[in-house]
Amino acid sequence: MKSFRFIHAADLHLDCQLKGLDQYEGAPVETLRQATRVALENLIQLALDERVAFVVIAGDLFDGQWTDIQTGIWTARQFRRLEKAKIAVYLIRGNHDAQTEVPRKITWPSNVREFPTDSPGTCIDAATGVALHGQGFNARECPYDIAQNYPAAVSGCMNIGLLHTSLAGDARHDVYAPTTIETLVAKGYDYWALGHIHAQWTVRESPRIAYSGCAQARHVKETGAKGCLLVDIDGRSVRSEFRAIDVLRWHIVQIELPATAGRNVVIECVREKLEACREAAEGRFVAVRVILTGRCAFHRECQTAQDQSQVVHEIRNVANEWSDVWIEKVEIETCPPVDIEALRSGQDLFGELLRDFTRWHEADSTQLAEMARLLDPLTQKVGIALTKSDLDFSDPERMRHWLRQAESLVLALAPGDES
Ligand SMILES: [Mn+2]
Repeated sequence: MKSFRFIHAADLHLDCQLKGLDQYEGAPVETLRQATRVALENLIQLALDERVAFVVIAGDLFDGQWTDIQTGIWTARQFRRLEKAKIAVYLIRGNHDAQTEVPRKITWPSNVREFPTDSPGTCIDAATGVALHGQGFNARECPYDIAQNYPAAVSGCMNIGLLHTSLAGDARHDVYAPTTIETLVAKGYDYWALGHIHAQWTVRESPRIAYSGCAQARHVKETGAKGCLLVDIDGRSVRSEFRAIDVLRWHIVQIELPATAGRNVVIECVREKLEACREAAEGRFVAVRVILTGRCAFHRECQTAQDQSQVVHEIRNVANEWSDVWIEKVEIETCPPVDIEALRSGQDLFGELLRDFTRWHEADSTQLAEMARLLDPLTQKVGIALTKSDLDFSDPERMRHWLRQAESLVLALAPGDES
């Protein structure tokens, strides 16, 4: 068996609509709007530069219904660049671009093979003799383990499976073609190209089961480098390497301020961190959320809404030193400089409450879910004035964030210790 390489990508979400961006001060709206397309252009260029045999796309090439037929025409034009270089494209539909979600059709160039959505299909790649198996999503929800019905490996050749899945394997809760690692391994394939989870994740080394992650992050929940996997096949051996193809990168910068920090120190710390983000992004645009924490003197300089907005503007002003850095948001979660250990060991209500916070901060997702359940009646009571998403206790990250804020509010009531 000869050696060759291919690209495994997924979740490009082409032309996804970024809602509410215009509300953000100084948002790089055009860069963000174009980002998913530029990531696909980068993918095509990588395929040409690395002379890959083919490209597999494991679902969610599109973000949903095309608002404009140009989305399809533009994508077909990109694939034609690969057609000229005799590079095949194998793709399946995911939940976002399921048959019913993207009913509009475009005739793909001759190098593109789309797998069926009603049953698994198999393609033998003409150039390499590789057998590729796949089934796309018919509708947005797919609560069945579709991998179960994939054919067994074709003997005497390399086998690759394409699957869009949440992999959780619990059909009661999961509507994204749940399956298990055991089911995948049992097929006897050499490589499983998975899509749906937006972070790159090698689920298993041998046989290789991997998520490429998304090609371009779309919001602050998708931090860090995004791209695809460049996979080298030599006989039966599989090696893969992550390649970034994103154009804009999201960062969350949390700065724990030292006790003596005042406003000048804050600005210096922010500048330093932004510099580091820029370096890590290697010339790409960076969108940053800054979170200020720590027990510090600065907390007292930053009490009123006016003080806070002043700090936010100073931070935005620092970011403007570079044309490729944008501050999405600044969260101020600092605490007053008190002797928190002394307060925490106090035999009063205050000490007791602080000890509770310590326990809650260490709580795992299950414990937080239990706490969320206890808070549920509260949601019902105040729910009239708020939308459900404002009070979503089911997200452990938001719970942790609120607990930190709550502790900070409690500490703000503590008698100050200016030493
Ligand atoms: Mn998906």
